[in-house]
Amino acid sequence: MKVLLAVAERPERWHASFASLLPEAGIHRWPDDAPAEVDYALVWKPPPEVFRRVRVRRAIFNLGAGVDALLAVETLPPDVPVVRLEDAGMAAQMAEYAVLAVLREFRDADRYARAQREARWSPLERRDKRTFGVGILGAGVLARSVVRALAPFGFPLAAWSRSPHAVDGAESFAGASALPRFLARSRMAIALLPSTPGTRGLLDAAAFAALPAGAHVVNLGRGDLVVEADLVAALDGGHLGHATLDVFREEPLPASHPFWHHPGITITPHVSAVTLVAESAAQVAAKLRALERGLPVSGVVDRSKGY
Ligand code: NDP
Ligand code: OXD
Repeated sequence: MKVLLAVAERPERWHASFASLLPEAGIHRWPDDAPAEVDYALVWKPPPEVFRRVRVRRAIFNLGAGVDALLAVETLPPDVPVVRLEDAGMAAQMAEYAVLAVLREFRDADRYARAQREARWSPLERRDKRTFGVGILGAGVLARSVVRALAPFGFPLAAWSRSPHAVDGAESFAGASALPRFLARSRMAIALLPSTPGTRGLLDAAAFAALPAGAHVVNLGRGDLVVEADLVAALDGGHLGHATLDVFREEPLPASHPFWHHPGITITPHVSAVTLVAESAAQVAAKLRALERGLPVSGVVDRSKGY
């Protein structure tokens, strides 16, 4: 069995992991050792040249959860299944990040930090948890992990998705028509959506206006979910209280970008859930073996939906 590995980051670690998990396979590295034909390709943000030079017969594994970058590669063969990472150690990381963001807001951690810097003793009134709705945009693998992690704190939770789902511990909203009602009850809105034609620019002036006054927006999905100018206008106009952003339209976020110095924006560099090589390689190797045995696998991307 021939496998092509095309990754720009940590190629040695990926190679070593796959070589030990799939000793029966020949693992070939892009670009120097790329054969003309392989059974499987294991890729993350591959250049278009990969699929021009290498024909993939069985499946393409995306070494990440989001497939927007891969689906945008114009040479991606249309008839080869694309399989994405599901959780692979990212769900627990997303849960940690979301809990941190929610508790930081709910317990006024930033306001107390500012007060300390000014040597100001100023106790704030306790917020009412019953009116502190937390809404998660998305009800997929990562969003559900966030719901599970937040559930013990007692915030009113809701999840919004494309199709209706029962999400344990959260009120469920589905479809574009339910979005305004979902936003109206979300004092914190946490985006865990993929970037697709249906989600790009979703968080715009209308969405921000639909959130309650003082709301906090957290974007952990993809940068292009947010209309940047609308976000800044909603923060500057005082309707939005804060934004916590882990993902951006352009990454790395350019040093000259106004987000860096905006007092209402907290930034992290796309680290809310990092890809863990060992866990991810183990998941991919197990699915690859299942495909070799003719068994179905989960995480096959529906290209018509874009995720
Ligand atoms: P899933 O595919 O499991 O979940 C996607 C969710 O988005 C589903 O619930 C889906 O609805 C919903 N959705 C998609 N389109 C729409 C729409 N138009 N309207 C409403 N809901 C929609 O993905 P994951 O949970 O595994 O990952 C989510 C995203 O997180 C990834 O695509 C990636 O962009 C991002 N990510 C970010 C990372 C980071 O470090 N910041 C790390 C890893 C991933 P339905 O259930 O009805 O299909
Ligand atoms: C992913 C990511 O999609 O790292 O896995 O953002």
